[in-house]
Amino acid sequence: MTRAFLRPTAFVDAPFGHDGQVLRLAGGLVWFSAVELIVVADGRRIRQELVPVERLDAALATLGAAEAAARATLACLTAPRAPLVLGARTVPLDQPQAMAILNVTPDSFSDGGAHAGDPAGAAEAGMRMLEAGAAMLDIGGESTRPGAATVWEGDEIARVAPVIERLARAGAAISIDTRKAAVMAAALDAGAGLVNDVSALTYDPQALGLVAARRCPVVLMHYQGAPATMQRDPHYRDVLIEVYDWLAERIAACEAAGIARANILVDPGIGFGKTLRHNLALLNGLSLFHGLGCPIVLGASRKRTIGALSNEAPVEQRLSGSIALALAGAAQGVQLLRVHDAFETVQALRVWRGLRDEALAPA
Ligand code: YH5
Repeated sequence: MTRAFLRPTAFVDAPFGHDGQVLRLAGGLVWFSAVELIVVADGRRIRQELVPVERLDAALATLGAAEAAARATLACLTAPRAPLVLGARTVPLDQPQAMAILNVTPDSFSDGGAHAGDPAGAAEAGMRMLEAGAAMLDIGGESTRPGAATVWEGDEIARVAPVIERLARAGAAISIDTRKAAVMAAALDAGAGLVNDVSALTYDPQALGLVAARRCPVVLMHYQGAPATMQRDPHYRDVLIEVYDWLAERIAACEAAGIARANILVDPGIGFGKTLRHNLALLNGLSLFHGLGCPIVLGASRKRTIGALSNEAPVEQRLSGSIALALAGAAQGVQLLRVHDAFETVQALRVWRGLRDEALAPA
């Protein structure tokens, strides 16, 4: 079977004067003037060419049996993404937003477990990130670091629920970062409005039904392997295509379970069962994932990829690299950036946004 993949590229600032030559990416702030057309047969790329937007229709007409699906993918690339609804809060996705990480684990290796056992202090840290301009907080009580012990769900709930309750009372938009249905349920009851699951609802057999019943948005993140062993020897024939197909299957499983497509977000899962080269291929190819028709979430903040590219900088010295990757994501139309450093990332995104706005302002 041959399948066509469309990766938007050759981005331009504004559509003015380029009728028929540019398309707007997912209703956001970037326009693309070409598509990398990738044709895959039996898992191998058999054709790969850069097609200018004005010649796209003719190129799609050469695809035979793959044409109809490719046209549907093109429609997904340009369709505006609906705002996220988290309970009473709405997060527009026509511009990149920051999802600020709030870990309440005793052993987080990205932030040293600063808030374990101190719900008031954790909530205070969350409030500061919201004041900095984060659109939502992603609260997690389980470490998914390689080799980390699994946390009993009762302990995980005891860590996150008091923090969520405080922040929800203050009006925050809250995401719960967990793989366990019981934690999702308790967090949603405490005032969270979105589920962020690094297993894409595969870890807990109850999770799919729970998210469907609660009708909340969910982030489906790609991973390969189990957290304890995923970095041992990750393998892909074509990481970009395989992660895309895996996410498409998870979207289908969610829809079959009754989750509305408008409530699904996708994430390539930087660092989850990937080598440096895999992570870089995903980062360079991010715009491909718009073809899934869902908002894209990117979590690269403070990750090893940054250390690997900058002389093994330790985790506390990865801020600039984190911002570089957040902006690389924004430039490819990523809607949600999962970050530790809310103030610094929001400032970078605001400056990026100011440049985009000026390019769109009438002369
Ligand atoms: C993600 O990408 N990641 S937990 C290692 C680090 C720094 C940070 C020190 N949850 C994601 O943040 N959820 C995590 O090096 C996530 N996307 C989504 N949606 C890992 C993490 C980290 C790991």
